[in-house]
Amino acid sequence: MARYLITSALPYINGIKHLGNLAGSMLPADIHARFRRLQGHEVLYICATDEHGTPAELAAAEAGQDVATYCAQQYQIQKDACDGFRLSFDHFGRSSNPPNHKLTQHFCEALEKNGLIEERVSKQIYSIDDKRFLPDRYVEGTCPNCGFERARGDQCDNCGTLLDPIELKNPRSKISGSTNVEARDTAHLFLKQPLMQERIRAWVDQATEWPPLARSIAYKWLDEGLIDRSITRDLSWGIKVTQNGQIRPGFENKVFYVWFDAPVEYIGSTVEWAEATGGANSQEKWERWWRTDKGADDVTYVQFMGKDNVAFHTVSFPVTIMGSGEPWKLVDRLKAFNWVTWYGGKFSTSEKRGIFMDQALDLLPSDYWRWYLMANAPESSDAAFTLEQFQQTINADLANVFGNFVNRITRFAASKFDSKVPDGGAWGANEDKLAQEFAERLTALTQFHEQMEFRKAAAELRAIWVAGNEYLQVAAPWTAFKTDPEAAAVGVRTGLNACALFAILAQPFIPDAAKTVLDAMGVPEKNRMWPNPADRGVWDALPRGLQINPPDVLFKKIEDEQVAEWTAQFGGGA
Ligand code: B3M
Ligand code: ZN
Repeated sequence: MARYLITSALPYINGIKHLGNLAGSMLPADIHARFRRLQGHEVLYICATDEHGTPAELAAAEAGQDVATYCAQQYQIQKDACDGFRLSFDHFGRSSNPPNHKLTQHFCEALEKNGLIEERVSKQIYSIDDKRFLPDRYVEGTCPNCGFERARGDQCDNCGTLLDPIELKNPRSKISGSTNVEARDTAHLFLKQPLMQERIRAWVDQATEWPPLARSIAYKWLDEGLIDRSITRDLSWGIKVTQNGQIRPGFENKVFYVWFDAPVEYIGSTVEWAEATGGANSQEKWERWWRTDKGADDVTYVQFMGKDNVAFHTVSFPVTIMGSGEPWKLVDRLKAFNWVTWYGGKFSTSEKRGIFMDQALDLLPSDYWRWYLMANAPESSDAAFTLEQFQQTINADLANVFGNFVNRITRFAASKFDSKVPDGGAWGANEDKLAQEFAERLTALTQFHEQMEFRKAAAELRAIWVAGNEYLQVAAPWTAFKTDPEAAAVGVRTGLNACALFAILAQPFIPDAAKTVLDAMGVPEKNRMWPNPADRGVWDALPRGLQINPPDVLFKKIEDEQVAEWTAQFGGGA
């Protein structure tokens, strides 16, 4: 069995995430983690909150709290929402926890020893009205590359170019809107990325398992030429800059740039996990996932993220860990997503547009959202969330196809076969046809999961459920029951086995409903693993005579009135 390290981009601490954020990293990572576990692999799925940077400081100020209290509270809120969505992290850490401080400081010191860090006095935008240096994201101005007037200090959202705030034309403070700003001298540490340019390129050249989107973003950066990047900021909340273990002289009021420490938290969170679970062996425990000299050379590392995060993961973070000269594990496969939009526009808390993670769970159980978001994953382009399409998808796929199948067959078995898996009868042409189609589709479904093609995987699973309904239609045990009880017995037995199989395959997408069905069918935990398409034995897996309990209605249809109500509450097309 193989070993999979899976990480999803770390959600920022400032505010609960919306459904689009969920669909673009954490949810698909969870589905992949569940799938790999079902295949019997050893999986470690790691995430954390990303707690540093200006947004955290400002959000805390707005909430009237000190940053540490604010972050602790928000962490709990996000963690609860993630639990509610059944995100099966092995650990959900915090980038502000001690392991990340230690590791981030360690990386900087290692990079400095290797000649990759330079302390430099440079110009930075100072806002006279706000009385502070403005971190990148709080400077706005005109993009020097494309002329977009609302480019952020760190990146232009229009053309994607990464920027230094002093390159912006007509800079202004995003905090106050003031244009009373000027470039002033201040000392910062710079990471000399150009020195790593060729090593990174050679590494991207061999990364043939990355999807085209990720590789092209990395090459675009490399072709533009890597630049020296400042990795420190004038903030008080964050990771202190050290030299030989002491605060670095002149950096008393500075911390590391959030994008320098955030990816390091993938490792930091793994350390948190090891310390929480590993006792005396905790170091060994995390190192076997992250150090290629300590066993991580046989790990496949898979990262999930939105497309705007790709450059940081394919270039900046690799510069940090490769530049340390130490044998750290690098990403093997990377899955990037486009955006989920709210009716083609932006989700916005302030304008009450869109549904956020905590609100979603107040409306419906997590499986409904999980299914819709992944069946419509923003893979090849952006995907618009609309309540109308949500209603239609849930009613068609989950209520009518899967739910109805489970309901019909289990109730019929209960009323006519004493709630038992019937014995007797012989396998015929209808059963053969179903098993044949099932084997072919299961092969495809498995491949789509392995390739992390979520839309295609969901479509294939739906097709498997449809095949089950078609089988019941032709086998019609309810009709056969009066005339040919043996045929009815085969039909019900096959239907019940199909029911269990369909739920087993549904586990990564809709874990709660799948569990309800499998519990009702009395399928023991060890028999819930991912099946092999070549194994015909799966069609007789339920012991004959086994007692089953028909589950309650699995999925309630979404009514027009609910859509109308939610449209009023969260904003709709208009
Ligand atoms: N928090 C940005 C984002 O959520 C950032 C990801 C960090 S991954 C190390 O888009
Ligand atoms: Zn631009």
